[in-house]
Amino acid sequence: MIKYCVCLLFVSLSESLSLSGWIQSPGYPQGYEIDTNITWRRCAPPGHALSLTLLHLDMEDSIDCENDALKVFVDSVPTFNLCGRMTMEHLQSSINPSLQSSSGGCVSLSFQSDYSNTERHTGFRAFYTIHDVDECWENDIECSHFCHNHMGGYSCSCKPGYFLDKDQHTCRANCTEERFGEGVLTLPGSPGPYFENADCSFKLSVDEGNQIVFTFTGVFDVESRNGGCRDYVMIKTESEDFGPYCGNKAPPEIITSAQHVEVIFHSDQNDKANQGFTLVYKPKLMECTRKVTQKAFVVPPKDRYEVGDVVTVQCVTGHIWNPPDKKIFESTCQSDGKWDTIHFCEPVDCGNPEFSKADLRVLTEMFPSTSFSQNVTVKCTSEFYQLVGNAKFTCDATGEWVSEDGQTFSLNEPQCVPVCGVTNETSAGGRVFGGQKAELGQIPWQLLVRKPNRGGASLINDRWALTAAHVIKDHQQLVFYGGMVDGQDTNKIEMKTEKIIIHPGYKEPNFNNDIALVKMSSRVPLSEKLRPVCLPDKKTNGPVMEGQMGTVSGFGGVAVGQISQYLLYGHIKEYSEGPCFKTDLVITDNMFCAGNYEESVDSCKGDSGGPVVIPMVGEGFLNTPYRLKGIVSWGPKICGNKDYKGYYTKVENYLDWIRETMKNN
Ligand SMILES: *[C@@H]1O[C@H](CO)[C@@H](O)[C@H](O)[C@H]1NC(C)=O
Ligand SMILES: *[C@@H]1O[C@H](CO)[C@@H](O)[C@H](O)[C@H]1NC(C)=O
Ligand SMILES: *[C@@H]1O[C@H](CO)[C@@H](O)[C@H](O)[C@H]1NC(C)=O
Ligand SMILES: *[C@@H]1O[C@H](CO)[C@@H](O)[C@H](O)[C@H]1NC(C)=O
Ligand SMILES: [Ca+2]
Ligand SMILES: [Ca+2]
Ligand SMILES: [Ca+2]
Repeated sequence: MIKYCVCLLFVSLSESLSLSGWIQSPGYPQGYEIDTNITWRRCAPPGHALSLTLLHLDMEDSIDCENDALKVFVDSVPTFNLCGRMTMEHLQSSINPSLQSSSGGCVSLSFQSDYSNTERHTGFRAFYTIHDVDECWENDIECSHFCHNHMGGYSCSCKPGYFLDKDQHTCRANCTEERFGEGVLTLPGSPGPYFENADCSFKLSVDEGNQIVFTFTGVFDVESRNGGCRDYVMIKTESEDFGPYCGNKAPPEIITSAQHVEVIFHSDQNDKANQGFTLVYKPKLMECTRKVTQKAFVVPPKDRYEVGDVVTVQCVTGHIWNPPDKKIFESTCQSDGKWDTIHFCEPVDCGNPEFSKADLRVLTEMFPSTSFSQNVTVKCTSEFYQLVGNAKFTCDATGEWVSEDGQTFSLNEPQCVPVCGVTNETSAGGRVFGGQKAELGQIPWQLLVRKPNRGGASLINDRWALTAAHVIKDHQQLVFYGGMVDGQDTNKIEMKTEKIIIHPGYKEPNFNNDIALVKMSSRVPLSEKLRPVCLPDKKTNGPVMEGQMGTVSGFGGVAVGQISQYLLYGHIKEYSEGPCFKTDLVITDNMFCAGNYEESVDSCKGDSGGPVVIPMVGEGFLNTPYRLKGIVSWGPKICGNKDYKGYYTKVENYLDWIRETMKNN
């Protein structure tokens, strides 16, 4: 057993060591046997190649060498399938040039013969040699500088001044040095173009109390392309970087304010024969720069300060240092070129502006920046509201959100108020007279109360409605309906009252001060079909309806003893004399009389509390919103009698009372 193993080892060793040899078919040159199948395989060690030369070929010929064949594999690739006779010249010119393995590769021969031979064939004979691969010529070996071939391998080497990198191919320049005091720096390769693939680090130091000052003298030529640095020089101190510099313009004198400095030079592998530079370095008495800290200015202002100088540092507007939220500090220039006291000036932060209550106001910005000089914008979430007050606020230096006109957010929050007096009519309709049915959204402020007395009211914002005192007197809580023109509309909006406030001067039986305010228990959901009417701007000193026709509306009676399912409206005008002259009650200045006997329009029982607006419904525009001028109050016992007149509460007489009451409730 031991013997066998030793024997095997010997065979494989001797095989790998033999650098040349013969291969031939069995029985050569007498003739080969039938039914033969023999394979030879010869390999080259790493760094070597194997060449095979066929000297002789005489085998049975057949189509595609089906019968007998010599198959040749180079690096395991089937390369030839040979049979028949070939001359030495043919073998040399067509076959042998292809029979060379790669470095460390193999060539295999497989000789096969079938069951018969019609005549005697001598077979084949071949010779192989193993030889070194000249990598420097044959392969794509990239030694930066020099390539050396040797048996079984190769190596790279570099020009003087360079060293071979760990990759064993790249030559890099060796220029890492530490120096003290003054001197001159030049680049490897100087005089003349600097070396490629250089990474230099010159570490320079001077005595304590001194700093290093640099001057570039003579030629400055560092490779750049399209404004960017291909190669560069850079000067680094603990606190500051100068450069990178490249191109053909020498940087100006550099005062580093540092005792220890590193000069870095880098060149890429692209050698453009650039000349480099000469850098003179010298010690100078230490100074401090005016850059004490970011976002601050220094008093007195100078370019540099001597050791021992004291400055006052003040954060720029809108910046402070923490703690304790101060703006100013003193600092002294030390012998190491550093300031003894340094604080960081950070921008003032105003924080998110907080609304005093949650309502329809939001910030336009989803994630607002809240630091100094940043802006926020307030908007209303609903189109049925408008913002009153300043929308835009800027974070100011004191940490407050301030509007352009100087109002602080905390004291002057903008408000979202309902847009009043607007309907969704797109164009002015024609004049319609007498008991017309209203369209949904045409008189969106109209409210209806059913119990205990049927009556009307007008929405004046998203919480309050105005009605007549006599409609709701003596009741604690009522339900109003709105957002409908059909009393049986299942989509109508129901509003419960929270407060009912009758005007303190209300007097029966002549209906003086027939006005009341109603506060709903929650915010009314405004929409196209339910939105408020505007109050008059101020008291007029003439006719209440300003000489215009207006519109009265309600779900009141259409004939004696009948009430309407639908919201009806008609156009009326103010009478100063004529039909209003005759009356059974005492007329006061808090009432006005109006009607339309030409067109038979009148208000009636059940309309009480409802609105009279100008201009006429169908004639309003965005810039002339509908204003509430009157509240249906009282009329002759039989409405629609031949006079067609009624008495209305003058809303404009109560503007202060309305404002005060809403404010205090
Ligand atoms: C010859 O032998 C090899 C392996 O030893 C085999 O793959 C091949 O099929 C054989 N050829 C014939 C013709 O028997
Ligand atoms: C660079 O040169 C210095 C001396 O000139 C030598 O000590 C150092 O080993 C060299 N570095 C390399 C990487 O060859
Ligand atoms: C804030 O708004 C003002 C104008 O009101 C503008 O000049 C300024 O650039 C804005 N600030 C920011 C950070 O957008
Ligand atoms: C007005 O609003 C009502 C209710 O939303 C809608 O049915 C109607 O079509 C609107 N009319 C116009 C002219 O937009
Ligand atoms: Ca044969
Ligand atoms: Ca070699
Ligand atoms: Ca270069």
